[in-house]
Amino acid sequence: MHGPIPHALYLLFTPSICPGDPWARLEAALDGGVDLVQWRVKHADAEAARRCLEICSARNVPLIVNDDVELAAELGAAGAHVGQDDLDARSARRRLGDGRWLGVSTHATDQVIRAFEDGADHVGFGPIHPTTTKGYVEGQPDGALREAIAAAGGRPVFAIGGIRLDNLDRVLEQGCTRIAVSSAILASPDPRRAAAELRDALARARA
Ligand code: 3NM
Repeated sequence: MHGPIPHALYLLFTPSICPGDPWARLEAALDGGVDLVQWRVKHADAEAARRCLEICSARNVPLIVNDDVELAAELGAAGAHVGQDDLDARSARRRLGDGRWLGVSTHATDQVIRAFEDGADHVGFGPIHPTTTKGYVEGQPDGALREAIAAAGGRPVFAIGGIRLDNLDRVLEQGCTRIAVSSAILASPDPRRAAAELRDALARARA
């Protein structure tokens, strides 16, 4: 089994939202201090996924594959991630085995509880803010993230959805120092710096 999930700045690597060369943006984000990467593409592309894994592995950063549990196992990735409309978490855990991480997207406290019961070892909870990356027009109400963290009982919860440096306080205020972000890093003029600033802000909040 992989060890505990890093406590962490999690990059959702969504090549389609990258201005310019996505691979250069991924490398810059890794240089800036991302701790964990998710391969998040709409269409299966095993060759590109392998390239992503190579880039992450060269920097000792674990990779989690979105949606495609079989691809995660085939690549030897650190884990897989499923949403509420994808393969259910219990089946995903069965197919993935116990040796890899399983993350589940959640949007309500009861989904957090069920995800852990079904074999998740971490969850994303959101959207904290509206975000065009996934077409959410409304964020979670105040306090929802805090409640989700309480329901998780110490297991890892990543706040997700429209999080940037200038609105990070809403996450920190609710007792969360794990975030998953895509556009704040990938669509930034300087992805390396954006990652480093988020990482430093999380580290300060944990200190
Ligand atoms: N899942 P950005 S929000 C992939 O709420 C995803 O479950 C969400 O990208 C959820 O940081 C989201 O650009 C988009 O908003 C995250």
